[in-house]
Amino acid sequence: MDLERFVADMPKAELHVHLEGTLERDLLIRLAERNGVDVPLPEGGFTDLTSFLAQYYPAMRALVTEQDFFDLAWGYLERAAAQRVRHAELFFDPQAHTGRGVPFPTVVAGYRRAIVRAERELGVHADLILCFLRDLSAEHAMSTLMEALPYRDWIVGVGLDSDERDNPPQKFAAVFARARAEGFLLTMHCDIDQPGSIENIRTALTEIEVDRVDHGTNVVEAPDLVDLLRERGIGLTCCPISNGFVTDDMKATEIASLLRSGVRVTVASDDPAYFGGYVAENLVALTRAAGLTPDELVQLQRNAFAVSWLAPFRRDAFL
Ligand code: ES4
Ligand code: ZN
Repeated sequence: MDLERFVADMPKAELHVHLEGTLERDLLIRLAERNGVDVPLPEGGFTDLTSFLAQYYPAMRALVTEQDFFDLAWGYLERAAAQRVRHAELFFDPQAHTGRGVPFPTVVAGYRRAIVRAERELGVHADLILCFLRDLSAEHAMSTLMEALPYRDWIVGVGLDSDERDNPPQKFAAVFARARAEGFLLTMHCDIDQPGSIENIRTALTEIEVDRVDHGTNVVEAPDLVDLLRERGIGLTCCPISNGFVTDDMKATEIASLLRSGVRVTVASDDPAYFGGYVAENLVALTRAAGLTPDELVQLQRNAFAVSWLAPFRRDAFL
């Protein structure tokens, strides 16, 4: 079997990609020049989450105008279309922009314009997921949620990202409860090998009652939580190439084991401009490392559509 060809041909859903993590170097340089801002170029060489985030946030200073946010999302959606992605759920970090004086409406309007155009011109459907930065306060997250309410038709759910250390899920319990009451679906990062990882996954599932978990691969260490994921049909959005940078291990064995035990595992790209692989490259890397069969590769995509937040009439067309 020609693995690359098989992966290229599969219709895909991508459920874990940070729009700010799709900022490729050439666009970064172009936007920095266009806006006359001095932006440090990412140098790579990340060995953990902290060293990655230290290059990730400063690069965002290149993003200033509505057109910049459009260009960023459009570039991603073009690359997604080229990889036969039919549906993408796009994380964005408004607080990384509002904290620098870029208004929330500027960010969301640029991203939304790209999504509307991509559906018409590229045949890619996409939705936005607003991520709160967990190293900022719960109050800041709550006020960001309030800013998002006028845009709720454009934002399907909320998530939680950035540095997990000392920022457990319960810090945001009230924010997530309010988001749920306002009609948003819920997910959160439970990053790989973070301190308190299992307890954070337990809290996310039993107290926050998230609809999905991002990464969450450490759950293999807690069989009762694996059972809970399976019973509830909760999806895990796993990002093997990203794992390789953040922990030096793609966690291919763990991802394959969860998939084979019937958890709705999906594969996605996280921050492809930084980690050097979009969804197809992630699927190929995982398949090589874990020895997945063609049927298992198809199951990963079935899972992605099944646990996506597409409206049922759209979702069921892919299943
Ligand atoms: C992230 Cl890999 C990772 N972990 C936590 N937060 C993030 N935001 C963007 N990429
Ligand atoms: Zn992520």
